Amino acid sequence: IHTRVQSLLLEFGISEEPKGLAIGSRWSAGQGADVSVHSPIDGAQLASFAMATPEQVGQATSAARTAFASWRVVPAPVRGELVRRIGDRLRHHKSDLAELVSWETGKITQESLGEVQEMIDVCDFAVGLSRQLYGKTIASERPLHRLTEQWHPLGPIGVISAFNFPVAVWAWNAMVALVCGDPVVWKPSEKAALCGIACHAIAAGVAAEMPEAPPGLLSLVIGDAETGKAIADSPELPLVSATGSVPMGRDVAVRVAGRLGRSLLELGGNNGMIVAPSADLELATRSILFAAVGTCGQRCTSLRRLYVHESIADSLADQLRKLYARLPIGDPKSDGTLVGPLIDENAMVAMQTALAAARQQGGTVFAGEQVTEGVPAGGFYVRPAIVEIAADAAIVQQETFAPILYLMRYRDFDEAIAMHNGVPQGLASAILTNDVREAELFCSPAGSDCGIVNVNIGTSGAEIGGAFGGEKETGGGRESGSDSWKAYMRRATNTVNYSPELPLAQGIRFDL
Ligand code: UN1
Repeated sequence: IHTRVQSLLLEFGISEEPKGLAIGSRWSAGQGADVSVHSPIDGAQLASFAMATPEQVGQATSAARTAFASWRVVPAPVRGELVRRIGDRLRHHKSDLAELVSWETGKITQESLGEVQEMIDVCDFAVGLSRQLYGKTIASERPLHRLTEQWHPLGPIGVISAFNFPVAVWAWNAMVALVCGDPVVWKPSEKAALCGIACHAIAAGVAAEMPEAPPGLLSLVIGDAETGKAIADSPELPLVSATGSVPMGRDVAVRVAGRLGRSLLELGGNNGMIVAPSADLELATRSILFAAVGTCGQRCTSLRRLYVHESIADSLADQLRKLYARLPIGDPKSDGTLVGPLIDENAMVAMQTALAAARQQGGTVFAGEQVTEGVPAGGFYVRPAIVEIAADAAIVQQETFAPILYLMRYRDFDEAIAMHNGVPQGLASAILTNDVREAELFCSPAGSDCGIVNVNIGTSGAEIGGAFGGEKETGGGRESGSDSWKAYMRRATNTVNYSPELPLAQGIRFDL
């Protein structure tokens, strides 16, 4: 195990070698194949250990089932107290956990700190929520009857998360699930296994100090696709929340639907932005830059498609090329770096393959090459690419998890909206305009078809208070803020008759 990572893990209370399975504070060695975690910064091996098997997933889900029986009757505000303490502990560990995120994902320090802040924010949100799991009172059609809705805990939740947001996405799900009365079984990406181990150690450590929290409340299983399938197939998990690629999500959806469970899916984005002639160009270039090259283009909310009005396209493209040419690329832990490495060699190959396809489809590619000078050896660094291409090129339909920005031109606003919506995915969208009619139309039912619709900001970097998710192949799930909590609970409709009569609904008479 890498020495710096080892000392970080020690900060979170992990003194032994990383292990593949944890049920609460009880860690066990995985019984599956070895996983070897490498830092994308320089390719150094961070740790190597055995993953959990599908059978071990079964141990976690049955412990979660047992935990559910007691956790569901702990008052929600007391459940909130657990989350409040987890939030406190995360505040204490913010910089260490962010450093681990950078080691394991290659994120720049600012973005890693932001990701941990997102966890803290969702803890605060969930604590408030723990006193606001409101149900409705409904007007009954019958005299002296009370019709109400109650929200009850649903059961153990399976969470499958991706490498690119290895800590925040778990927190969105787990902190909300905990206040809703649900235990959580988490399978992080095996590429970010150590972030999973760190978060689990922090949260399970807090839970162990609270007598109301049963031992099987939080579990961690480190594994690959087989482990993910075991989670999707488990009848103990009424809800599986999965973040990742469209093929992964489709497989999870089919498996969960096959057992009539619920899935909450957060899949590919392929997000677009329209830049109208009235846009503030300074604001536009800054928002494009953060959205397109932040996290080295590896957010599900990353900006990938830019539709620019033809009257400003040349000057905007020119401006962007100038900015791209001087992007500080390199070690994500160094001050001033804005673009860290891609996650691995496969990501680099996927990027180069997409750029080759774009060229073949008539695109003009600016930059996008591998960078080897002035960056740590052993990592896969690239200069983000801008591709001027026709809007109907096939490659534009596809999300490549790398910093490629397709730049397209439009003449007519309705045409821009149609092109913007003309892809299979529907996560995040944006318009840069000072024309109130365009802005409102983009936000209207006839506008963007995405789950996230922004005006005069980029596509990425959502706050946790809103419901996060998207339409079409993005999978339709909503996580984090607003009323996303309802997905983690079951609704009971209660009718109480406090009269001595038995009037039937719909006026039916049924007298003997
Ligand atoms: C993701 O990439 O899976 O809106 C999540 C954002 C972040 C979350 C991204 N708050 O970009």
